[in-house]
Amino acid sequence: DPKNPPRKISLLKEIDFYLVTDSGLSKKGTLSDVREAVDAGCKIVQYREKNKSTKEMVDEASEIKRICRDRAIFLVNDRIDVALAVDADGVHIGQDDMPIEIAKKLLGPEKIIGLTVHNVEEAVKAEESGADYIGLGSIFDTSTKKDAGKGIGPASIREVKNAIKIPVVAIGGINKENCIPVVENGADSLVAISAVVCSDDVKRETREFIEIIRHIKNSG
Ligand code: TZP
Ligand code: MG
Repeated sequence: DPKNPPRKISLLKEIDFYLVTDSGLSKKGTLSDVREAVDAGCKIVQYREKNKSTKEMVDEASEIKRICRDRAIFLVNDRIDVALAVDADGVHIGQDDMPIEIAKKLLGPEKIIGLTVHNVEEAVKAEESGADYIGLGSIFDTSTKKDAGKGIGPASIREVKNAIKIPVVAIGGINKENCIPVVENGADSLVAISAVVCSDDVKRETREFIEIIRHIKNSG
C-alpha cells in the first residue's frame, strides 16, 4: 500500500538494545562505539551530540549513516537539520525541541520521529501527535543527563504500555543488573548509555545486553 509504506520502526518492538551515543562519556569515541555496537547486533543508533559544531556533526553523522547502512536504523537527536543533511532515517526529539507536528512537516512522511516522555499523559499526547515511538525516562536516577530528574521506576513502564500502542523505549540509569524489571514491565527496547560507552569493550557490553534482554523476553 503506497499510502502506508512499511516503516522500519515497526521493527522496534523486536529491537532489544538501542544505542545512544555520548562523546563526553565515550572511551574510544562515537564512531568506534557505533561500529562496535552495530557489529554486536544493535539495530538502532541515535546520534546524540551536544558538544560539537554543526560541521563536525554533519561529517560524523554521514559516517554513522555509512556504518549503519542496511544493518541499523539511524536517528539524530534534536537536530532535524543534521538528519536532513545526511538523509538519516529520522530524529529523536524532546518535549522542549521542535514541536512534533512541525518536525513531521520538515522531515516528510517517511522519516521516523521518536519523542521523549516522562509520564502517561505525555505518552498519550505523543501517540496522538504521530510519534513513531516514545523514549520513557528517566527510569532510574542517572548522572548522564543533568536535568533528567529522579527515576520514575520500572513500574511506570507498565502504566505507559497499557495506555499506548506505539513502542516504548526505556532510558535512564539502566545497567545489566537493573534491566530485568525494565524488560519484565514491558519495555520494547532499552537504552543504556554510560553502562555501554564507558566500558572498555562496547562490543561485548552490547552483545551481553542483547542476550540478557532476549532471555527475559523469551521467558516472559
Ligand atoms: N534521557 C533520559 S535519561 C538519559 C537521557 C538521554 C541519559 C541516560 O544515560 P544512562 O547513562 O544510560 O543513564
Ligand atoms: Mg532534546
